[in-house]
Amino acid sequence: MYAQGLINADGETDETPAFLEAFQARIDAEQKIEPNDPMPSGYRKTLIRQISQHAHSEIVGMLPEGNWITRAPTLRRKAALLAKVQDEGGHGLYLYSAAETLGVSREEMTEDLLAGRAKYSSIFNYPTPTWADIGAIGWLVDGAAIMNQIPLCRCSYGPYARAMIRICKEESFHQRQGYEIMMTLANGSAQQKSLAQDALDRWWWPSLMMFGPSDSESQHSDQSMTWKIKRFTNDELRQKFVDATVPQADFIGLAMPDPALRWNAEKKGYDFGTIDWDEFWRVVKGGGQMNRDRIAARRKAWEEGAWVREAALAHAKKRAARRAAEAVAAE
Ligand code: FAQ
Repeated sequence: MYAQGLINADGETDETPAFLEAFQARIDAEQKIEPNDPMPSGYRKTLIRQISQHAHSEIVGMLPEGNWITRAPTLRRKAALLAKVQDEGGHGLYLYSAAETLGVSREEMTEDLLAGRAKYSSIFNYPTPTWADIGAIGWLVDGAAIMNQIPLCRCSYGPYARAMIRICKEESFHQRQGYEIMMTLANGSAQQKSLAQDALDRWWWPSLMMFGPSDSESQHSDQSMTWKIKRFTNDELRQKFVDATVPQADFIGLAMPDPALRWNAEKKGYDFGTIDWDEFWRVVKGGGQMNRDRIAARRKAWEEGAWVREAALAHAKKRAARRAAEAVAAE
């Protein structure tokens, strides 16, 4: 794996070995890198890619659950779901702000998403036909997100690491609300239990795919680990998630949809079946059931919100001009 970003397309780098070594020494000493610090262009590029894709995932991730806000079965469930979806909007905003500190604008990031140049998590391209899907998303999708994101609180880039601290606290509430929905359904009528089982059957494998390709196929992991952007590999985090989640399914009496799943006493973890990587790449490349709808919804919101952005900008300019005039008058 070559050092992505450190080497230009012509195989050269204009960053001196001394600069790269000094930067790596700061990383190895666990010093946080802040927005105005010198950094290799590859480090900046990797962070913009990852943080912007993370932000897009939070915003697109509001759509599958937003589908259920008006149909949540009780007022309590509706209030909790509304708060959760609102949190996701907030996470997107912290993350866009963190990416902006690296010199990219929100407009550019959104245009990249709409033009297909930037990705968002594969998981949000699956539909949510039943209420149990809301339980499964909280339990499994937020559960997987936390497993991946707790180590990001120690990411070498300060603004990303700090944003992740608050995000993780909120994600842990999300995970519990999802698990509690699943627990209620699993302890309910036979029909409710079968809704919960069906949702687990449909969300389990896509949740494992959220961690990204296996380590042997992951393009960015080696360099991101060296730069301490990532602290664990995709497969390491996937294994931790399986080990944490299987006992939770057992506890509420649901069966994991994986006949190969079994405890391996030697490795002190579960062995599990083979992930359908063809499905993963098909969904990542736009061929999932909901890809078109998700991007269409984002495009509509972006276009219909243009006047709000223009009005806010005009208002900010007017206020700045008024303040400047007042400052001159006060001199
Ligand atoms: N979906 O070389 P790697 C959430 C791409 S937030 C789509 O291993 P890396 C909260 C990857 O971008 C969920 N694409 O890449 C919530 C790369 O393509 P690129 C999002 C994927 O970056 C819950 C290529 O494959 N979380 O759920 C996926 O080292 C409930 C090669 O992969 C984050 O974004 C995928 N699953 O590792 C909201 C966390 N996996 O960019 C609402 C931050 C990989 O070269 C409801 N991100 N790809 O075109 C990360 O930790 C990393 O970026 C990984 C991927 C682990 C996702």
